[in-house]
Amino acid sequence: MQKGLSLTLALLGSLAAAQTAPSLPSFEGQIIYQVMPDRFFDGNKNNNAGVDKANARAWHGGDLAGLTEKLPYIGKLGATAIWLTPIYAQQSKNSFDTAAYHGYWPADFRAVDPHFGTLADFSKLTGAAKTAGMKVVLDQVINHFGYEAAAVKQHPDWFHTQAQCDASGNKDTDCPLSGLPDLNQQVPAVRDLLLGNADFWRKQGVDGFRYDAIKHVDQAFLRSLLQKDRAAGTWTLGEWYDADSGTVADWQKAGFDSLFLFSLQAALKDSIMSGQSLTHIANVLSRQAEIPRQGEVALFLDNHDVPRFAQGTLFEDDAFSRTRYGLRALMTLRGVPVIWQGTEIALRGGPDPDNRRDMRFEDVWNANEKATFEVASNAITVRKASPALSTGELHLLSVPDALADDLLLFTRKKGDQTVLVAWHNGKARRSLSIPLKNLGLSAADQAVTTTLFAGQDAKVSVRGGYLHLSLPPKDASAFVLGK
Ligand SMILES: [Ca+2]
Ligand SMILES: [Ca+2]
Repeated sequence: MQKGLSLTLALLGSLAAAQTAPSLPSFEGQIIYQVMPDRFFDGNKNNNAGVDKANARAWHGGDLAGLTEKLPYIGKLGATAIWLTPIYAQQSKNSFDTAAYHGYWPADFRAVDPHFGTLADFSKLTGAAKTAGMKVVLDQVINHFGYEAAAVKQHPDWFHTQAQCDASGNKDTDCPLSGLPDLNQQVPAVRDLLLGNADFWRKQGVDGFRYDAIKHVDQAFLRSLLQKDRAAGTWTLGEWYDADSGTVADWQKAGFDSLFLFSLQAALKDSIMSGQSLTHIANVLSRQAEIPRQGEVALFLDNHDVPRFAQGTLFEDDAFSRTRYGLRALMTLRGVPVIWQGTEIALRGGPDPDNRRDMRFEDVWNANEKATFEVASNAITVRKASPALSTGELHLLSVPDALADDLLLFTRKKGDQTVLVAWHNGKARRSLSIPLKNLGLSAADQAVTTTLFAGQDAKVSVRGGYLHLSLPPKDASAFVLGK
């Protein structure tokens, strides 16, 4: 009896502990590859109704079968998760001379668009991803239906009216986004529909949801949605266009595991691709302490809604070399890197739809594309092999003002591993010696140590109270520091 009682008490104790410290869904240590299925790979010619590859606003034939076929390619790059833009059944008509190939004009949230395949194809994809050890993140639209969706006429009471929009104190949430029929999440049927959609897709075996346009969604509804996701162990990634560290912090506190840090993406483009000062990056990183779960924050060079990273320079050779710099830099940061299909080969393209050109695979790559992929896969390998780069804390070092435009230094630290990261924006190779005390770095003397990245000529040493650096132009490098 005594034994039974103590066992019960022990059980109650561990239950209480579990309740006070719930383990939150986490993607820390993952690397996500973003796919827009229509523009990725065509694995089934039988579902190509209306396909016109010469028209950037038409369907191009990519599908779930094609994505499943190309999972080994994504595995070769080193990504550990995929995020698919929406695959729901879409409005069949065009709007603004554009087909719903992108997936953001849903007509039925619980069916797969025939262009993408079937629910059985989705099940094959999640099964193959699981076998390959990859997680699956699915895009979820919770703000609107497509312009031409039948629901708009069938259920007018589900949508905000013009009068509601006009009278609203929060036009962001209660007025249409790009004129799209705007769901009123305070209507019980809408709430049930959207909460049910999450359950439906969860049952199909997804590990996470990327929620579209959260700035435009009723906040009370979002909180209840997030509560359900968290209880089910589903990782949540919110898209608040232009989010800075403060917005990411606010929404992590409200229940999102992650948001995209758009302010960092803008800084990466300005500093690395367009050659502006690295202080843009330092300014964003200096706010990291505001963010409760820094390791979950989604980091990216570009996505399907902004011009391609490689588009930020006029010159094609710079586009390749600076994309390699950007990919290495991205893999040194704290958070969850997200690579948009084609960025690993420096695909170019201006605003939508030019930023959604068809993916190019190995059989058609030129030498520059091949070299860029190799840098990307090596940088990912280096990150995954290093506990400090994968999940370690980030400490920004105080670079002297005179150097701050061209030099960014920080450490990543996990357990007993410390990695020193150096980004160098100068146009020529540079050797520097900086007093450790000015940097706020304590490090033991160490002999010349070479970079972790393959094919890169970068070195550091520590001697006489100085950090000595020898850095190639326009590149990011990483070094294991001795104890
Ligand atoms: Ca197809
Ligand atoms: Ca809305």
